[in-house]
Amino acid sequence: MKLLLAALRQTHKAAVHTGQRRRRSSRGGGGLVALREEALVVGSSQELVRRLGSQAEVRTGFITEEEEDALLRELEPGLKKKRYEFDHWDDAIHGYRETERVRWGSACEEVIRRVRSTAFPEGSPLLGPVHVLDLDKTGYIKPHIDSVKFCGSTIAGLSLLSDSIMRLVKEDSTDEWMDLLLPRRSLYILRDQARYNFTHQILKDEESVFKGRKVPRLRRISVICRNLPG
Ligand SMILES: O=C(O)CCC(=O)C(=O)O
Repeated sequence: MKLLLAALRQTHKAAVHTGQRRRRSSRGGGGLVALREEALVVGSSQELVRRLGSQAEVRTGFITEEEEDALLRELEPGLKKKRYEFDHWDDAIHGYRETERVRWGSACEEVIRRVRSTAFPEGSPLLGPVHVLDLDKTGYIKPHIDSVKFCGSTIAGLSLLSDSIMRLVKEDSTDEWMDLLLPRRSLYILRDQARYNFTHQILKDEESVFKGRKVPRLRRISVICRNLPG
């Protein structure tokens, strides 16, 4: 199982350095798009945010508190048996434990069904196991692009327990970036160019700032559905 989960990610180390250095100088002139009542996506230009807006989507309050509790009740016992992994310097993720789940209790099954019917085109072949990633408060996800061998055009993830920021950086033009604010209990969906041409990462607590406002990164569990390559 570890191999399959690791295979879903391909790290792109170059983007870590150039992307972050250039972003600092370009931030401030960024564009933003109003999604529902609050702007949850900002980027290096309004044009980019407008162009990629539908491919990097955040839906606030996608699950209720009761549904979050149901997911946690189902996931915590298995996760607690594992240790957080910190010591692999080359991993795409620091401070995490993870698992996959195929079968769910009825409340959770209904949530997963809703995620899938919202995020994926009808008839799209789906990756059966749902990926569950538990990030410690000090954990973070480095920039990477999910493997095109194992994962199709769409990645959809629920965020439990904590708000966080997902940063997308264009792989071959690191001046182009977007930050997505992922509130607790929201769903994000990355599609097409946002999935294939941009690295994605979850920022560590020290860097977790959105539109000048600190977004405390606590322990965070994500529940991620993917489709199969077409
Ligand atoms: O935790 C998340 O929502 C993103 C996970 C991720 O980047 C991955 O598993 O490739």
